[in-house]
Amino acid sequence: MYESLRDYLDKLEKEGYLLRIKKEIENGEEIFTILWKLAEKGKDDPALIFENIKGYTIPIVANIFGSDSKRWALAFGLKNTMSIKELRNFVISKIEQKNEWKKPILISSSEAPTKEVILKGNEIDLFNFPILEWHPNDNGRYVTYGLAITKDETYGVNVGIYRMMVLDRNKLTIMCSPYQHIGIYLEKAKKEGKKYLECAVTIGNIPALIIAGFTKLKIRENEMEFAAALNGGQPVKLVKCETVNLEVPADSEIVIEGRISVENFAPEGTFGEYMGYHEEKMEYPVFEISCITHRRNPFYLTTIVSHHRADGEALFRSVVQNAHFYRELKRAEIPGFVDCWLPLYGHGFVGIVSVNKKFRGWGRQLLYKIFGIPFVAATINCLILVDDDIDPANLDEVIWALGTRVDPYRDVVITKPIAMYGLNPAASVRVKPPETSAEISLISRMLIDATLKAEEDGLQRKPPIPVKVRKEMVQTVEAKWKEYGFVE
Ligand SMILES: Cc1cc2nc3c(=O)[nH]c(=O)nc-3n(C[C@H](O)[C@H](O)[C@H](O)COP(=O)(O)O)c2cc1C
Ligand SMILES: [Mn+2]
Repeated sequence: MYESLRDYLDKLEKEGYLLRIKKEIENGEEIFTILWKLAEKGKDDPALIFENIKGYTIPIVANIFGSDSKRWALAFGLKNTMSIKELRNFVISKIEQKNEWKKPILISSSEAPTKEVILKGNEIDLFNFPILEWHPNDNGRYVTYGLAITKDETYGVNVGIYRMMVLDRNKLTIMCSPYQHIGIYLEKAKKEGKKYLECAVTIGNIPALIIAGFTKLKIRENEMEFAAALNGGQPVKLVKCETVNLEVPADSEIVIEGRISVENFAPEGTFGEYMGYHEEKMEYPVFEISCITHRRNPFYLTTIVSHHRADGEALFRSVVQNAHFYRELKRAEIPGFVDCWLPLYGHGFVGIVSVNKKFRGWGRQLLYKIFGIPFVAATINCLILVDDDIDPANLDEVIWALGTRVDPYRDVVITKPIAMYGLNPAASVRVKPPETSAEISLISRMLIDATLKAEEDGLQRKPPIPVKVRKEMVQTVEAKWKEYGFVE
């Protein structure tokens, strides 16, 4: 399987999925706009290497996953095209097959390409790297595809992707939200009387490691071990850091080592976030850099986070969130649960669940049960329940259910405002409880029972019967298909 980001890019090039752009690129907004246009097209989008960035010698790599279903399989070293559901199910199977997880292997510095250049003290200068302002209203330069590696005595090693804004040539802010593992590690370090949390950020790695970096695992689970399962069972090769007690992937294009302060915060934002909006300025911990190592001619890997249209690969990434959603619902043992989906355009705020109702009149009951799952209560504004003849990932079918199975007064529950996850553009209020380091939103929720109703739901007429083909007749017709004169 893949040894490095370069190895993966070579594979993409061989398969016709890589475009090298030689024309000089003016700034980050130009890259954002190219990716927006590409995602608007919506298919066959190649990975991109911008070889000529004005003012920089280091090229930028973007769109490494894209929206092409054949390319998704390549990320896992598979040959066939993968549908979006197959992609989700593949990720779920690799999370659950723990025997495929492998402990990383430690190799020596002399063998590690990421140690080809080592910069310390005055040699450290983030402005030599093409970390740009991507969206027109961004208030700073953002690292978007950095994998932050941290360690805790109780929980072990963690890898996660969290946004970072450049403050200075050797300082960044890092978004350590308290509900993410890095935030939990930081708060724990503070409680233990430590002044900082050591951190190493790697940029430019094998697809498996990047995917592991945005997959929500349990806090004691090590994303590096999971990455091996996604990379054909090949363990990740690590090398010791220069200035912190951490190990980083030996194949990294760029590694930033340093310390996240438990007490120094700096204003950061706004930044065009994944919901498709810029939110207010916030305060995040300062990450002071003690060393940068990189390959001799490194690539700088970036992604545009801000919008489903900003980057084709947003679709690929949403699948990992869907794997998490599915596993949470499965674990909650909702009676009759069949399938679920978080549509890309809902940005995690709209959830659709299909069920096989064991009893007539149970739709509303199930809605409340699902809403009681912490992940759902923390993130979803609008929860839609459908019958199992509807595929929740097929939005045309979902709209059909909304149009034909919902009497709004009878079937929609609207709650009072309830606390939830902070980055919610629709919320009327954002507040910061004094005991947490992050803000929360207050927003009401809408629960829609879009299943077919019966008398038990208050229906005062006979339930309508959906039009369907009969299985036996489908088989008969299929057997005669060519005789009718159809080719396929
Ligand atoms: C491109 C990209 C950027 C992300 N930026 C952030 C971020 O700024 N803050 C955050 O809390 N999560 C961010 N995430 C989501 C986390 O990476 C994801 O929830 C991951 O599971 C966190 O790791 P953890 O579970 O070990 O904390 C981002 C994901 C991607 C793909
Ligand atoms: Mn984690």
